[in-house]
Amino acid sequence: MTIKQELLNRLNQRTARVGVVGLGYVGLPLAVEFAEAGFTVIGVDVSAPKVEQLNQGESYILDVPTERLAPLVKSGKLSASTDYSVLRQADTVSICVPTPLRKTKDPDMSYVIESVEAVSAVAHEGMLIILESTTYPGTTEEIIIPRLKNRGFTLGEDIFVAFSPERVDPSNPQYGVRNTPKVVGGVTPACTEVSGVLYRTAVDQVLEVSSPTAAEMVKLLENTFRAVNIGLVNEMALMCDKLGVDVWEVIRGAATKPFGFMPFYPGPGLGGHCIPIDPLYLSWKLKALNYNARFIELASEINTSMPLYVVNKVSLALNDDSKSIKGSKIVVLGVAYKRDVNDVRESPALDVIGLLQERGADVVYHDPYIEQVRLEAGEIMRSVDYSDTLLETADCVVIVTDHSVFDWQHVLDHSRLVVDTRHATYPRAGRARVVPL
Ligand code: SAJ
Repeated sequence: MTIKQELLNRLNQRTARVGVVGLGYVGLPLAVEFAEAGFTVIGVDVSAPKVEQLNQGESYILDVPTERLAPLVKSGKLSASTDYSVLRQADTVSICVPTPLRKTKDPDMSYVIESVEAVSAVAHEGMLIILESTTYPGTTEEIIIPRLKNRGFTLGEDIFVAFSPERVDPSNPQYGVRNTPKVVGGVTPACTEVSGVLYRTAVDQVLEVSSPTAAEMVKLLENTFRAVNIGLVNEMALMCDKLGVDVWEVIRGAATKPFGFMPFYPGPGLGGHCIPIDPLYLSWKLKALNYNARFIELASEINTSMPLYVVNKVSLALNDDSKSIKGSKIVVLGVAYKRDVNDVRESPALDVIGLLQERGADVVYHDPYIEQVRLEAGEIMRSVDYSDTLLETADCVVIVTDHSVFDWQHVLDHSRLVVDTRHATYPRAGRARVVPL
């Protein structure tokens, strides 16, 4: 029996031991899904507190309730360690570690390299290694394969390697691991086959593509599509402003087209740890190939200019009240990077607050999901309590994140001036003068 067949048998009989490296918002849901599919799952994370909490059956990820995690830990189906050597007994390893940007906007591959080196060191004959982290095309070929070849393995015969982009959308009530289709691309057809069999145990729909590079590009197309379309609609907002046209009305109109159109909405900028970052992994790689990814660069330029555009809107709005930003009391409502999440990574709100402060404004924020933020300049700012007085004493209220919990009528009835960057107060009217983005 070939090594591949032995692995396939273990996968089909659920006797394979499944490893997951990186137990965050991607790795933990994946580990739980594999454990519920019947595998014994071994998790590895560098965070001892996370490992300890998981081994006590306590979840630290909103999308994985403790009631779901605890029985798997209790039954021994799922356990975790900070020590990579536990993966010596794993038949498969899915690597789900962060791929952020450095301050220089270049990819920070340190987490991927560190985990791949650790996994390669404990890799054994018959192991399947899959990288899930969003990264530039060529990563699997350039970072994983050489390290395994150096250990004498033959890809597709005694070791199997694939890329399969993670598609976890935190706090998405509709889509989770099992019902979000998964793309897998193996280094050889045998690698694609075994990774497809593994993922079909945890995901209803698996699409096999011809290479890890194709699979890496699938993810980048998905998120570049969003970044570029958000950049387009932000530029539409700038153009509509020049034309004296309500961009939100224009989008409402365009969205009636039942085919060939997908609405995106203008906003104060592009936040989150995916959309602003993933396309820059692609443009970075293409620069090395002497190609300038113009759409990505232009979208990034427009999206990163939105915070300043918002601050200029505030300045003009205060000016109409014969006030300057300097010395004005400004309340920012919502600092999370998007509605109803408790994450401020890359949030444009931080840029808006910094720019207002640079112009001498007295800025406070209220966000029920975000207790405190660290601003670019290093200052720690805490969310102030929401109250009638907070609004009534503000020279301007700026809606940056339109959390569903906000009572927009109350905001309109107690504010004098509102700059609404999310069209959140539409179509209500109240005491406040509302300036749309
Ligand atoms: N944004 C706009 N206008 C829009 C849509 C988004 O300004 O029309 C802003 C948001 O306010 C936010 C940023 O863009 O600051 C990113 O928003 P997002 O809706 O893309 O949310 P993310 O960053 O959580 O993206 C994730 C991605 N999921 C994965 O990568 C697995 C993305 O592919 C999903 O499409 C997205 O969630 C989603 O649809 O929720």
